[in-house]
Amino acid sequence: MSRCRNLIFILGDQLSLEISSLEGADPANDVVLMCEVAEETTYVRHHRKKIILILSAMRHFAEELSAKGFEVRYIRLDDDENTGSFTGELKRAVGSLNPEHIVVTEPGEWRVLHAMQNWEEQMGRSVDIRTDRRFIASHEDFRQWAEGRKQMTMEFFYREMRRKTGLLMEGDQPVSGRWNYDSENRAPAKTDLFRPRHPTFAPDETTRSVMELVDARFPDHMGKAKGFSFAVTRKDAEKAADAFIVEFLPRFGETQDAMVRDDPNLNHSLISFYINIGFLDPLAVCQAAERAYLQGDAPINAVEGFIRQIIGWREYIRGVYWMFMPDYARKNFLDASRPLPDFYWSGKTDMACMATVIRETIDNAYAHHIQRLMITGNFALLAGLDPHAVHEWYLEVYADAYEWVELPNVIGMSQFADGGLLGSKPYAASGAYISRMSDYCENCRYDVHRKTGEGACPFNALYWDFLDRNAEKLSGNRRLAQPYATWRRMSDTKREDYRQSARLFLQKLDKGEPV
Ligand code: FAD
Ligand code: DLZ
Ligand code: SF4
Repeated sequence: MSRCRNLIFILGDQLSLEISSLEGADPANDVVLMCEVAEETTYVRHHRKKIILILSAMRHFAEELSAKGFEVRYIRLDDDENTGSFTGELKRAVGSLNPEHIVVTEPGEWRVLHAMQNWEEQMGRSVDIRTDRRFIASHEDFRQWAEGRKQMTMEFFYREMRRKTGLLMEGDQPVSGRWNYDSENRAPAKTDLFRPRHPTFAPDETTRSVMELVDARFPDHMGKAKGFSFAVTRKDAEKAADAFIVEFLPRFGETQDAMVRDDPNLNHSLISFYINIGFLDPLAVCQAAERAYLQGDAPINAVEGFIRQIIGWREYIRGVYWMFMPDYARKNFLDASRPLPDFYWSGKTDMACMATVIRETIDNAYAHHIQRLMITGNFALLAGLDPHAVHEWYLEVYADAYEWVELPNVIGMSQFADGGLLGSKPYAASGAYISRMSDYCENCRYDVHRKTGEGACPFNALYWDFLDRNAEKLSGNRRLAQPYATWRRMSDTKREDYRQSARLFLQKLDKGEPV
């Protein structure tokens, strides 16, 4: 049997020609393995548009590698011999190609890394698990930064990343004298008929055949193939990023925290799918944003805000994931245990904010940050939903969701299930916040101004009940001193009204009655 030198295994979220597993690769002697496997498509029931994005992007990337002269062993989901798992497919490839070595870039999930660490023994040859160099901070960089700190404040990590990349820096200081413009990015927004539309990409033949496959094979997964319009090639993803920089970045800051009915995208970039899958280099995107600022095409609050999300939050979240897994996934500081209500899958609820965000999620496999954090996440937190179930929901429904980025955002930032390791206080808010930052309440059966009783916005009573229920664990938090002081100043009758309203609502929820 002829023998290949290296078998290079590329996973579905490693679709970059610069991926470390391809460094030094030789098309004449090495073979690339890519496989669509049942285990990855079903370990949670991913949204159909997410599966289509990944499989179609994988098929297009395999073509790009073939055009570069690589032999690609590409296994399709419906191939007869498909064993359904990464390990099974690697074993089969090793059996037929008899490589000297196996080369792979470290995965984005602890679960997969754990499997990989057994491959050397299982495959009977060396397995070179290489560092994923698509990030600015290595695991070691993050650990060094985090160790010995009382509080792992993102802002200080972010400043290190600014210094390391030189983005928006003048020597050792931030351009224009300030590190952070968050306070200027908190305005509400209105429907803007003149807002440009985000680019969409018509499915080609490859994508259409994946759409058929996915609709037929995953009927019980969220969403539909119809309407799929993500970029599935690097070139198209770059077009999406370019369009963002020109059309949307200048107003990114001013609408960053806003939510508007019938405008699910506002001025967000819609590029997380492409960065996470490997089509876009995060640093290059930030450099393009910085150029827009330096050329006077976008204001500092927008550009700084955008760059912070990527070199700050995104890198920080990844650091937290790898530092605290596998225990992090089971954190439940507030002992929350309520199952997810059915409307998280159907969008059928009278709460207009929840219905809007969930329906948009079902249609698009996308919701922007504030929708994820302050609507679906906030409700889950206030209602005491089981954080692990909440985590699985987010991992299923968003096209950009991979555990390394989704889990800390859910367990830490959104559900405070890590007890404040990632954020200094829970992102809990009553209806007043939602009413201020969105136009959802105008269209709701509930009255956001009513605090308790029939027809009152459920977020109002749930908010106070959340603080009351968790007082033992949260009342000592300095950042919650003000709401707890307000709670204590209320009359006994008022407090009991809130408790009673929340109790009635949660009872309905538990019985599966419409809310
Ligand atoms: P923009 O608003 O345009 O932001 C620009 C980029 O910044 C994003 O593309 C993304 O790469 C990065 N970014 C912004 N915020 C974060 C953050 N908190 N963590 C990591 N990167 C960030 N992001 C994911 O990529 N995958 C997830 O599974 C995911 N799950 C989330 C779950 C919850 C509960 C919350 C609150 C946030 C989650 N995020 C996740 C972060 C953020 O909501 C998305 O990155 C963002 O909405 C993607 O849309 P966009 O590209 O239009 O982002
Ligand atoms: C998410 C996903 C899905 C749905 N399907 C595949 C697949 O068939 N083949 C593949 O290589 N990768 C897939 N992925 C992405 C993997 O789950 C991801 O690479 C690991 O979870 C590590 O982040
Ligand atoms: Fe949501 Fe309450 Fe506003 Fe209705 S009134 S949209 S439930 S915040």
